[in-house]
Amino acid sequence: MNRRHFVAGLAAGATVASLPCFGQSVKAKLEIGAKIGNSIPTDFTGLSYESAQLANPEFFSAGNKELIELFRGLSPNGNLRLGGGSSEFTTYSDADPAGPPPFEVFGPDTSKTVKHGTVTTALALRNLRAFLDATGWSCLYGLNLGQGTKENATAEAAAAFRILGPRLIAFQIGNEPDSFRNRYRPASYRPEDYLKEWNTFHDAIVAVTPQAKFAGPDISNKLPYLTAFAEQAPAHKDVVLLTAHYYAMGPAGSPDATIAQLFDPDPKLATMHLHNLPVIAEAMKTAGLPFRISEVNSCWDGGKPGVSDTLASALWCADMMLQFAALGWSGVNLHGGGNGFYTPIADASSTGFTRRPEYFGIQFAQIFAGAQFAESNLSPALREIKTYTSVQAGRRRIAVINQSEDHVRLTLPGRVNGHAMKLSGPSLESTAGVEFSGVRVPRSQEVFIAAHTGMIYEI
Ligand code: BDP
Repeated sequence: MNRRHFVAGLAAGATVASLPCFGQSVKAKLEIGAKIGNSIPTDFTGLSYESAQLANPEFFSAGNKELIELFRGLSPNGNLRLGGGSSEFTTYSDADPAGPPPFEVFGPDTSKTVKHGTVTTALALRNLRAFLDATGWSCLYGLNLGQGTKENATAEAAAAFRILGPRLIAFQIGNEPDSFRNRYRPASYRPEDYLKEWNTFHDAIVAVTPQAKFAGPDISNKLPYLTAFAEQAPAHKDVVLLTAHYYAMGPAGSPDATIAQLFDPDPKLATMHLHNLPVIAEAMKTAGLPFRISEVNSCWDGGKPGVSDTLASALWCADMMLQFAALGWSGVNLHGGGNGFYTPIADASSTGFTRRPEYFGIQFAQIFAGAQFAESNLSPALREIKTYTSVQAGRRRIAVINQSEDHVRLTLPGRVNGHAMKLSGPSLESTAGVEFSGVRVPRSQEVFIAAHTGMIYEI
């Protein structure tokens, strides 16, 4: 894998060259080392939707054939996370819905669209189970800690556990509890207060559903909450996964939230500072658990038009997924829903379902599911050219994500086999016409990667 390259790139002031002027082509060489890195779990790919989506029981249902196909087009066994800001406004009821959902039938664009509390019903859970069975996907299920009661969470967990069966990986108690301060809790709220509440909910849930499993802490960005959660995890055999969120930049209204920023995130704008990687590695070690980015996207506050819905977001997404997989993290859940700017699958009453550019970025990274990274070195190191190498069943795959405006002529350590996969679009800002498809390429050792294009080769 190119972990060395990645980590070197993260280090402040790393000496990586910038590409020369616009439209030129630059030459580079890629070498594959002997070191084998982390493997990418087969369920690495995931999506994340607002809990409020369940207020429309027809959305995640066996009848929504188009959505089932779109999920299957991403992964034969991905992970669907339900949660987000709206999860702190939901309640559960065993009764069937009393009326239509409080938003248009396709679902909320962002958590901020959900102005009123929504109700999740047993019918929504039964439909969700059928949807998960049809897609082959599993589920991470968020419960309302911010504004909910432990009695309601216990009833919801019991129903979800019974109905979702083996499709349910774990419950998460609370969405971004590290942001509860001054919102649902006083300014004095600390990780220890959260753990106390978490334990109260946890104990009430397992008293009724003793086989329930848990993931957490599903934080926004404050790593002390992750550390505290990881430290108490060994005492709970039913905690199976550590989780946190990542947004490359935000808020969407900031003039600094640009494509250039997305490709080279300023740690001050990203919700999680990637130079805090050792804290995450330490938490994984302490807890002895895998770590998943249970909610991720380009720009928080609903995404940025002209950035989050363009080819740029696809190139960012492909690179982000492979970066996180190379670090040994167990998966990512791209957040979306409705017709929001950053959603990979858009759904509007006027157009029906459409695949947004990011959808193709996910497909790009998904090619590597189940593979193992191999060490690779790009010389010269170029900040805007991301490379990843994997080995699987004797085959070596090379991903090159060219985020620069220059073409690249790259010499590989072997001849390519005549086929490649290509992620491209009319222009970096294009919101339509983005594709991920197979192409024929010359069987040579030197390959050509056009500006703003991702390629996957096999040698
Ligand atoms: C996160 C919430 C999610 C929001 C997202 C955003 O969990 O529900 O939609 O922010 O701001 O904090 O886009």
